Amino acid sequence: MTTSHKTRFHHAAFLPALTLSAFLVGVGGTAIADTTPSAPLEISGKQASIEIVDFMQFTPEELTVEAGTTVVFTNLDGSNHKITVDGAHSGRMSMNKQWAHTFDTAGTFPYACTMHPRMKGTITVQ
Ligand SMILES: [Cu+2]
Repeated sequence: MTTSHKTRFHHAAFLPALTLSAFLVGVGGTAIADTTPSAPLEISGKQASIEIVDFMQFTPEELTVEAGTTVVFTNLDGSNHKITVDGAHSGRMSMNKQWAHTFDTAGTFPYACTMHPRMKGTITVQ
């Protein structure tokens, strides 16, 4: 399996959201899910998307893209999820959050949610 990959978008775009989450957890000692949409991802080149919907369902589970495609994951589910694919990790994604990973090399890339073992799929890069 190849491990060669590159993430082109800027991780810095996520820092404000993380900071906000930390702030909300601090208020009154009660965790409040931050469900404000992610800032728009800066993506150049081909894009594809996978959404999490209907209580822990990746849609589509099987996705085929061309090399160089950035796959954007969007959590439209009420549950939090943590996606892992190609050695990259999304961190915890609450509702309406997005995370993207660019696949530069052909191959078969299983992906999964580390919080929910039955959530998994495969991205095929041609
Ligand atoms: Cu999950």
